[in-house]
Amino acid sequence: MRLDLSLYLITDRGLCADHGLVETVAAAVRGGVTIVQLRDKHASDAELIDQVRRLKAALAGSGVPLIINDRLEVARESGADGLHIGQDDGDVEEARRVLGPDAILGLSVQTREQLARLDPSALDYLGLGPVFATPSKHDHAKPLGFEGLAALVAASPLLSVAIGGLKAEHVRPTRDAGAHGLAVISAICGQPDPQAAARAFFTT
Ligand code: TZP
Ligand code: MG
Repeated sequence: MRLDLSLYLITDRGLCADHGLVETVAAAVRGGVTIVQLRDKHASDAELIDQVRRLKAALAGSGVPLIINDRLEVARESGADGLHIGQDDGDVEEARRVLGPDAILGLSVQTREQLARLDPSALDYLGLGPVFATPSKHDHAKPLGFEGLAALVAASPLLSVAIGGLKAEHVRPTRDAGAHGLAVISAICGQPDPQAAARAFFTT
């Protein structure tokens, strides 16, 4: 599947509850979301695999890939299109070996030191952030701001998507910082109209 990081939706079980996970994602994709990550720290493997099945059915024909947060076994077994891992979520090379050459593989990076250490050869993209402090992730690292983001992007050997407190009004500064896209939870999940919320990223 084509990797387009322009608008990267990350799901949140609580925030997606109003419209339901699948309907939130489907609406967001109608609004222009280009890639989706299923993120649920507490769901069982079986629950996640069932969600992947339903999400893949909703995404069929859209060309929008579905990525799994953290859970290598779920990514492998579910037929998802890839995996996104954090700095403490295991080994990039191992994930590539398990998922094969066609899977989309992303890694979260918060600092220049992490960038300097990484081997980009097994990865497709980096998630850089947080740009701003956000209640959507309780243990997030120190916010970078757009200057910090620009410094990380400049040192990044891969495509990158910025994350953390980003809203439609931040498309311009994020692009100016050099990132290829914006990853968001709360700007779309939990919004009264997720389709319109996604569309706002292309029209604001
Ligand atoms: N990683 C860094 S910040 C964050 C994650 C998963 C949460 C982003 O959520 P929001 O609501 O778009 O700030
Ligand atoms: Mg993680």
